[in-house]
Amino acid sequence: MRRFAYCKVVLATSLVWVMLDMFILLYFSECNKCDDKKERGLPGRDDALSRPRDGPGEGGKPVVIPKENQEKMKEMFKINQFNLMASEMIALNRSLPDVRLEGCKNKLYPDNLPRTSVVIVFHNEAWSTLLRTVHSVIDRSPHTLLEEIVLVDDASERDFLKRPLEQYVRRLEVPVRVVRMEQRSGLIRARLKGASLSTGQVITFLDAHCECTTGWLEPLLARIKQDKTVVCPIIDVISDDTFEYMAGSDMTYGGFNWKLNFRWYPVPQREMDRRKGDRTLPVRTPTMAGGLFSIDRDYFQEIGTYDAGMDIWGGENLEISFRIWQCGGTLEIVTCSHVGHVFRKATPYTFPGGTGQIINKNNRRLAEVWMDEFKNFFYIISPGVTKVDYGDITSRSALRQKLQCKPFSWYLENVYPDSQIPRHYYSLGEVFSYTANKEIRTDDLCLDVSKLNGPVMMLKCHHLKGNQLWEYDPQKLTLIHVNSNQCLDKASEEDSQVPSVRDCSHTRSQQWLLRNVTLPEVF
Ligand code: UD2
Ligand code: MN
Repeated sequence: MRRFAYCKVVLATSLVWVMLDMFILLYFSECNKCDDKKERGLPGRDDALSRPRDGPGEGGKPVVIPKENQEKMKEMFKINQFNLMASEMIALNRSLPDVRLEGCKNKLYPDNLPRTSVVIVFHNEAWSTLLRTVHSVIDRSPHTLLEEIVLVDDASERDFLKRPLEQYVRRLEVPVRVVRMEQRSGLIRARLKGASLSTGQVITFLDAHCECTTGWLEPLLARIKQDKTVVCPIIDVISDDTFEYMAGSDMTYGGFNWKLNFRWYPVPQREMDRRKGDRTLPVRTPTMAGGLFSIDRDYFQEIGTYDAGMDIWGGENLEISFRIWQCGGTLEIVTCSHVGHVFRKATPYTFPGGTGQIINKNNRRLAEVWMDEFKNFFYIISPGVTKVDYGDITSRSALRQKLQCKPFSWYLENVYPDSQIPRHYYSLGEVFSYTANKEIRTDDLCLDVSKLNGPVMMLKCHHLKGNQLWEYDPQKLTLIHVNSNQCLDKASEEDSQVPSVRDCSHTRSQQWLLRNVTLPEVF
């Protein structure tokens, strides 16, 4: 291994502006929050359960707000960061389309499936979305399989979620318990409380703005009975603007990027092949979105529930995903099960302590415990994150030890070979990695040349080598673009500040120090 003492990747400084722009954009779009604490005095209108079958939103249709109400609609939108006015117009038991694949509709499941508790945590949720979640569970689950619904109130500040909620759920035909956190604890600890107070053999977690569709539960429970797998439904999209119900795809699965954001990616060919092309069979997924899944109660205990050191929101979804896979389990999307969820563009509630702080802390906890040296990909792309205090992780590391979980490299190799994180790399610098495929890469972007003597650009990696193939010469310190045989050249002060490729001249502006370079002998 070669190590450079003054290991700064000069390349990084020259190109950093490209990334900076992206950070700024992403940071502000993800952290946009709204403190509107206005109360809506409701428990729904009395007719909310008996609206006509051609009423607003029936059949999952979009709700259109008349022109004269648009101003009011915009005001109300801020309360929950979705179209609350539309939601309130829709019946709490509206009808939905059957979006399942044909092959799912007549599948038969065993009679003696395990019973589930449904745990729903919420903080300042709207009445209509919360109760529509509850009604959809009750109306579309066989009651023999439904032990109870547990609603965990994470210290909401809205009166209608106190006594009115308790009174309302008392008259429902399935036992519904309302449990309160004493103080704002975040969704992770709220779920832990709900799980510990519930009694079903299976625990099913849902967000508080979901709608379950026909036949959603049986395939989840059947899969757990068969194999103790952790299972997620396909998450359909309920529009935050119109509450239209839109089927999610069975052709996407869960992944993540260098920033440890959960992302959807296409199901790769190897997973289609493994299922012999049968799209009604469960998809093995590297990660779960986080909010909607079922798990056997004993298995949840056995693999260490959640990391209770995580606050408010974020990180727990990747943490449990890595843990399941690395510690010998399986995580799947059961494509015959569909549940809708209102995806929002911004978060409606506060993050005590600051959004960035909290998410970074949670992400650091999961990176430190589960990702081994690959945590550096996260640290490199998240400036300042290593300064965030992540608290004590001894008990989580001990859990990993006790369960004899496999290394993260095993996970990348066997579960997520199409990951944005390269399994093999020669160098990891301030911003970029030099991968074993000889790409200069950050996240899913690769250094790309489209013009001789021209500026280089960061474009989506295509893995075809071609114009994204670079040879590093550790003696001459040059990065040669193989196709053009030109050298990567630092931007000069006068021109555009973008590095370009130029004829190799062996000048200082074409020398690049890669950090911690480990190159094979043949190189
Ligand atoms: C996604 C998940 C969510 C969770 C999150 C990462 C889906 C559909 N949603 O974000 O479940 O895994 O990623 O952490 O997969 N809540 C509390 N206390 C809080 C904050 C939130 O109880 O302090 C509740 C909230 O009311 C909601 C649930 O937690 O019912 C999830 O929060 P979200 O809807 O804001 O998260 P989402 O869907 O953006
Ligand atoms: Mn949600």
